[in-house]
Amino acid sequence: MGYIKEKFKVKADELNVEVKDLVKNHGSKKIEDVTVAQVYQGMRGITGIVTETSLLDANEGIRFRGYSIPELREHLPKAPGGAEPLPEGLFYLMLIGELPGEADVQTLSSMWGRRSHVPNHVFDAIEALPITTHPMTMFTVGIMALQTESAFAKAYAEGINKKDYWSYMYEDTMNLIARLPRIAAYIYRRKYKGGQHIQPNGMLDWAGNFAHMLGYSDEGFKELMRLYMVIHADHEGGNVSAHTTHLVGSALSDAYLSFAAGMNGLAGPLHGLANQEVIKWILAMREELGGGMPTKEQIEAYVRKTLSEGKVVPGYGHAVLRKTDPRFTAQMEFAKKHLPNDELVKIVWTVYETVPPILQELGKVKNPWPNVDAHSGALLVHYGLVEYEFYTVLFGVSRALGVLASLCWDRGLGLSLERPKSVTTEWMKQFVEGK
Ligand code: AMX
Repeated sequence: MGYIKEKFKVKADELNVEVKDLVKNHGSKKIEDVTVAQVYQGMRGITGIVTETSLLDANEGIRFRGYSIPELREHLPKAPGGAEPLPEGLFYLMLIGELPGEADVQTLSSMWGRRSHVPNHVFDAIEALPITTHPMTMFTVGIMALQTESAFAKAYAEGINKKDYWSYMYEDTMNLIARLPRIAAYIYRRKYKGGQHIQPNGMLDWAGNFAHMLGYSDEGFKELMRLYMVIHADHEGGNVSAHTTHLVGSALSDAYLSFAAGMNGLAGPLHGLANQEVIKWILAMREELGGGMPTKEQIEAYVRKTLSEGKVVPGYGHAVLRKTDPRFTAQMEFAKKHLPNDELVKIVWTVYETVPPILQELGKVKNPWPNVDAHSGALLVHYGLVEYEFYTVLFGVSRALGVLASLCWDRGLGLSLERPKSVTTEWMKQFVEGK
C-alpha cells in the first residue's frame, strides 16, 4: 500500500472514533429548525450533509481544510518556474487534511501519470456520438464507459467486507482522476480539432499535461490550467455536483457512477454551465454593440435588456456566497499579471463595475456579486480556447478532485445511505393548519 493511502486510512480511523463519539454522546442535539420556505426553496441553509474537504463562508468564500484561495496560492507547491499552486497539492490537502510537501505532490503527479491509460472502448463510446453532441454529454458518456474499470464494482460483485470499501474507493478515485484529462482532451480534439489527438507527456504535472493534450504549449496557459483546476475543485458539499456525487455514492455506487451523476448536475445552466453562458452573453453583447469595447452605459442597457427578457445575468449571484467570489478575484489577479490589456478581460471588469448595483436595485437578488464563472471564459479565450461549449468540461475535470476526495471520506467514515424525508403539498397544508 502506498504511503498516501496508509496515511488516509490512519486519518479516517482517527476521525471515525471521533464521529462515533459525537453521534453517541450528542446525537440528539438539535442543529436548527427547518421552515416551510426552506423545504420549497431548494433546502437553502439547511445543514444536512458532512463534507470534510472544504467549508464555505457566505462572506469570506471557500476554505479548503481551513486554507483560503490566497493562502493556497502561497503555500501549495508550484511547478518548476511556475507561480500557481499545483492541483495535486490541493487534492493531497483535501484527502489527508495537511499541507503537502514537494515530495507528496511529486508522488501524486507520477501516480496519476502511471494510471492514466484509457482503454479504447471509452474512445469508441465517445466516437459513437454525433460530433454535434455537447461536450458535457460526451464527458459523462466517457466516464460511464470507463466504469468497466471500477475496482469497487468488481470487488463488490465478488463479495467484500464493508470495512474494505474505502480501499477500493481510493483506488477508483486515483484511477479516475488520472484518466479524466485524457478523456476531456480527447473530446476537445475530436470535436474542435479534426480528431488530431495529442499523446500525453509523462514529464509534465497533471494540469500541465492536460494543457498539453488540449494542444496548448504556452506556459501561461499551463499556469492558468493549474490555477483553474485548483479554484474549481470544491465548494463544500451542498452544491449540485458535490451533493449529487455524494448522494449517488451513498447507494454504494462506485466512483465512476457517482461522479458521472455529479457531472450531469454540473451541466445545468444554473451550475457549471454558467461559465459558457457568461462568455456567450458577453460575446453577444459585443456583437450587438458593433464590436470593440462597450461603455459602462452600453453594458448597463444590455444588462437591463437581459433582465427584461426574463433571463438571469450569468456569472452573478450565488446560493450561499454574499460577497465577490474569491475564485473570481484569483482569476482577476491572474489576468492583471498575465494579460492586463486583453479587451475581453477589460469588458469582464467593466461588467463587474456595472452589474451589482443593477441587481441590487431588483431587491430580490440575495447576492449581486460575481461568482467563479464570471471571469473564467475571458481568460480561456485569451489563450485561444474559444470553444466555450467545452468550458464546463474543464470545470468537471477540476471538480473531480474535491468530490472524489469526499467520496473517499464517505467510505472512510462509513457514512449511511442518504434518504431525507419528503412530503406532499397536501401534507404541508395540513401541517400549517395544525392538523
Ligand atoms: N440575474 C438575475 N436574477 C437573479 C440573479 C442573476 N444573476 N441571481 C439571482 N436572481 C434572482 C433569482 O432568479 C430569483 O428570482 P425569482 O424570485 O424571480 O425566481 C431571485 O433573484 C432570488 O434568487 P437568490 O436567492 O438570490 O438566488 P438562488 O440561491 O435562488 O440562486 C443562482 C443562485 C446562482 C442560481 C442565481 O444567482 C443565478 O441564477 N445566477 C446566474 C447563473 C450563475 O451564474 N450560476 C453559477 C453559480 C455558480 C456555479 O455553480 N458555478
